[in-house]
Amino acid sequence: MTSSNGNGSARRLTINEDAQAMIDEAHRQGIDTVWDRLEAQQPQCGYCALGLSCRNCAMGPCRIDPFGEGPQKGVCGAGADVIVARNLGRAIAAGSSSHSDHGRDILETFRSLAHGETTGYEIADEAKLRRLAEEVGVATEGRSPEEVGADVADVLLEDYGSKRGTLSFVGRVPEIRRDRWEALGITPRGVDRENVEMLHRTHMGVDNDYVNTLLHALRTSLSDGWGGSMIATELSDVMFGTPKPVMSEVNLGVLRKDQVNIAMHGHNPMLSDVVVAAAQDPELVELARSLGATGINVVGLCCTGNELMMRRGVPMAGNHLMQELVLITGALEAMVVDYQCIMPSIVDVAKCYHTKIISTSDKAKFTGATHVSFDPKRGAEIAHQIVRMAVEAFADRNQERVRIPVEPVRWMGGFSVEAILGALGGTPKPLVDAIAAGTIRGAVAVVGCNNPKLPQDLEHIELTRRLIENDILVLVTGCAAVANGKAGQMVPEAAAMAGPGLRAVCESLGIPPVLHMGSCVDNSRVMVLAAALAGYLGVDIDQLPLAGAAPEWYSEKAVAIGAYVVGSGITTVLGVQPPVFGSPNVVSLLADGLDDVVGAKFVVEPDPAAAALWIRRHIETKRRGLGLPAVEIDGDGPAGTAAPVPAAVGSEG
Ligand code: BF8
Ligand code: SF4
Repeated sequence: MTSSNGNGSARRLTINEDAQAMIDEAHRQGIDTVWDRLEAQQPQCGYCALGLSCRNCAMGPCRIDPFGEGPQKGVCGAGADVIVARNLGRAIAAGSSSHSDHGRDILETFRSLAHGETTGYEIADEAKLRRLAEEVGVATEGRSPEEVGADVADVLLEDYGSKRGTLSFVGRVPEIRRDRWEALGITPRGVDRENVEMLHRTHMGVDNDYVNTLLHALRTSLSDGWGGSMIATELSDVMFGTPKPVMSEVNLGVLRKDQVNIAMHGHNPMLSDVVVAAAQDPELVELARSLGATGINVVGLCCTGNELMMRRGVPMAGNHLMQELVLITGALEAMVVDYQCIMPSIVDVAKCYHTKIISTSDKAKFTGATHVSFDPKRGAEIAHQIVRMAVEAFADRNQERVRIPVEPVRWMGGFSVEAILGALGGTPKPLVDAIAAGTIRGAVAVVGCNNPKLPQDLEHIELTRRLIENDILVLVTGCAAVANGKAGQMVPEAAAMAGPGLRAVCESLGIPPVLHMGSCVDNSRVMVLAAALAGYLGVDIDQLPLAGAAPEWYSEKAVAIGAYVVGSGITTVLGVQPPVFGSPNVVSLLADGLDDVVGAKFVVEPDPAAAALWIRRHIETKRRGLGLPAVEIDGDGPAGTAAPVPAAVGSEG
């Protein structure tokens, strides 16, 4: 189908030159992309957009009339509050389950490694393993890393059930917040348990009190942030190394016309890490040379790309909306995928080229793709097989169709909590002192996706820029990180874009004002850092001058992240409206009532200038609460970036 967006419109779809060039190329070749399909879906369902449709049972589907004229109850009698809350709860369970199942795969691989049953994996950070062991009560004295690892794996596997009544890493949460969770009944007990219970509660005729449903939704999300995601991050560090500052490159310019290009797309480093290792095998490099390539170039996409970049400095081709466009370069021999955020459409786009789509997870097959079932017990061998398939595809490449539209941009990553504290001399004190003095006003985690409803990356870049120029340190993960990387905001020289206080701190440490903390499961690192700051100051997380933002979110995983960030005490600003506005009661709870019980809430503000102003005021309010010097933020903001503040949901500014 020929796309209807037409030539010349690419500039309103994305701010990136590489993406614009490839969208134009797609139009020339009549290849549909995500933006064409979004247009074809218009108008999208208004009931669903408001959260007012339900198909949880076969008496339905039902919908509630938002104008009060049509039905106000589903066939079972559920009204707007129950339906909206149930839908939100199910989205959180889906997102939380996705992260947590990724964590389970890492955990099972780690357990196999500890039992000597894998190839291609090692215990790369033994010191971290021993720290984790001590934390979860596993003896380390005089024991081999494998023995310790086997016991740690068994303890963490229990976190998926609910044998102990609380998750191992909940001990990291400041006591004052744990008490709050206990009082609310939202301490996460077991990863699987909370998710199963969420699905149970949202079956017809179970939890018919929207407040009760939403409290359990928070508990479910906390089992992700302090459970499944945290297990994924911690054990990935043990197996693949804890990230340290590293330079790399980003955008489609990382592809090489003279090399075999393999894009790793998806999320789990247990696949991508062994493929990167296999691509260095001299036998495969020689095979590539024999076919006329000068080498093998592995690049990342989305979160698995972030995992590789953080630990190995592997170049990054792009974020979520680049997954089809990277195929249109004609330069990819293979896109190797596991799971999450992988559009089914890549199979159709790849058919227009010589590119092989290689699926690897038995949980995530793609009709039309080549499936190589990945078993970590034979990790090295299967990775070798995958790279060989990619190299052999080079023989079919048509170099005349290759179009690599830009030069790559440098970016820096690797800011694990360990790396951040290491740069500060092993203690949060210098950061706390800088915040206390007001040199740095606070910190904001800008996270999440791309969404084709917004110009790609615009909100990420604009929001981040306004925050750093006002001396707010920005922490990034996921596709938000990639957006900032492409914009050149993640190199030490970008300190020049920051306000004078943040600039001085960054220059003295040689770091960017926007710190890459990893993939989406690595939002758990943000939680650990926030807990460490709160613990150091002896306060609760919600008292800190922090905020979260998901300017371009699209996925259920992002909803789960937003919920556990808020549940942990960090107010979060969403740039895309969540499907909850069909229930004024649910909106009032999320945007206001939650503040009373967890000390944080959701704000919806699509305009990045207004979002930045709102966040700055929020941070000053928190500073005042801690007795730190605070300033009034007037409505004009800094010169040149001012915008009046439209009424944000739950506005306190
Ligand atoms: O987990 S930021 S588009 S790639 S959901 Fe997906 Fe969103 Fe990207 Fe990673 Ni996260
Ligand atoms: Fe309709 Fe109730 Fe069934 Fe939902 S659960 S589809 S509202 S009858």
